[in-house]
Amino acid sequence: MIIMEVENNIILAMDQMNVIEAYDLCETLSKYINTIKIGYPLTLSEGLESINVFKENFDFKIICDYKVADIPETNSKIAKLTFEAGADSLIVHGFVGSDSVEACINQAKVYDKEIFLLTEMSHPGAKMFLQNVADEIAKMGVDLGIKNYVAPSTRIARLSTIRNIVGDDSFIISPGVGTQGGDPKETLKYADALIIGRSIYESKDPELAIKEIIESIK
Ligand code: 3DU
Repeated sequence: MIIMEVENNIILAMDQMNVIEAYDLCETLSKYINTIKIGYPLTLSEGLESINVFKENFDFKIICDYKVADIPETNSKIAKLTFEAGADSLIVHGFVGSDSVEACINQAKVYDKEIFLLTEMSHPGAKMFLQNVADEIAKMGVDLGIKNYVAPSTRIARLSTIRNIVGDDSFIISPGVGTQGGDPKETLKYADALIIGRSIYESKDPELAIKEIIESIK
């Protein structure tokens, strides 16, 4: 699996629900970033084809955050469609078990793409169920040979534990910085890149917002 080079260690989470707005933001920020994350808000509003708008016009790496969590056969179809639409990588839930995750790994191999394994989520509700099994999910990822992970910036101790499990040669991307309360610099002690959405795209001046974050992590 290829480890990504994420410019400025920032992955822009594009959760707008309008492709023109998302496009305009990318024009403003393209000199600071080379990787964006597209999830359900944009895809369900504008269609799977909208991935290509960003691929072709900006040459960004695209991570599709579809948190894939189904039976292997369905996971396989979701992964195939996502990679065919132009995604470079796909975020997959781990709690569904190794067969479901392997179905996505197999499709990634067919298209020479990557998957990210989601271990623990960053929101408060993740403590109810997911946190209890997150270490096991990360260990399963290691057993499956996965090198790319998602882990929370809102709970640094948990992020650190997950880093210990997956090892220094794995690539961790971490959501929850800014609006959800995570600190960019602290997070980068354990993660390789930050996933940041609202604190950039909801800012009155997104360019200033990203410049300040970049300054703060130097
Ligand atoms: O909170 P923000 O607006 O910076 O966005 C964070 C993004 O990362 C958003 O797309 C959300 O769906 C995603 N995400 C998490 O926030 C937490 C996770 O555990 C996994 C993904």
